[in-house]
Amino acid sequence: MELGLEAARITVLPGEAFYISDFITEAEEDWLLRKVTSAPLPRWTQLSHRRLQTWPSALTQSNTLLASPLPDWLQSPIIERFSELGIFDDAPHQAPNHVLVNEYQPGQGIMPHEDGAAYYPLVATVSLRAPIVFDVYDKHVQGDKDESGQDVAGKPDADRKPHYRILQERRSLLITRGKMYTDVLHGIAETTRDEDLGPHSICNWELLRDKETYRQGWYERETRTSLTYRDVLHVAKMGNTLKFLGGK
Ligand SMILES: O=C(O)CCC(=O)C(=O)O
Repeated sequence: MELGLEAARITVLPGEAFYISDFITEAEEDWLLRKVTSAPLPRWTQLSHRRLQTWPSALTQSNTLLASPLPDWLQSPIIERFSELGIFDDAPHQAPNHVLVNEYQPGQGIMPHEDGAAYYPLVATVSLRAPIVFDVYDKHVQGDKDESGQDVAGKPDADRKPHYRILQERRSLLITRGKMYTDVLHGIAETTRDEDLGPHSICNWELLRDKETYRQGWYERETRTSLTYRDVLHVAKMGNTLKFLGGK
């Protein structure tokens, strides 16, 4: 992955993050959005601040994926391009096996969180339809101590300020891996307008496709869809699944 991606590295971030502003074409974006929106309604899980599709299926309670291929439209062209760049070469299955499709209306977002141990520490996110600012937070809040005076991980809260902000344009790819997966929290503010944009605050500013659009320092949120690709570590094959469900 290193050679092809080096020019896309977001160098100010503490861990590894890469941003490719024109990862898919406009025609591919249209086609992907048609696939997302034509999925049957039961495919969507309505959450309080966004809605979500989970492909090929939700993980079991023990964070296991029941083996099943991703649909073709989530594989080609995106996973082919990941292979060309070697993005998942070091992951246990050498390719993503799980995709979350998130849709955010203006005013919606996702609280600071981490993605946890079910996945190999690598996320590749393709953004569709509209830009959004992705916030990165320290896990520790300054001043959080336990009784012995040691720093402890702080609880995320709504007033917390992001340490870094990444602007994701439509049709872009954001890759976060390693310490950017394990050592920080990420989230998306619940706002109708992303503000204070510029080289001073957006850590991938130099990698943007269209800086001019954001030069005024703000934009109004529109509906934005993301495809987040991951490798689930534990996969149960069908035979094992039947045993797991009590079959012989
Ligand atoms: O929609 C996004 O870009 C981020 C989603 C996210 O934070 C997650 O799936 O953990």
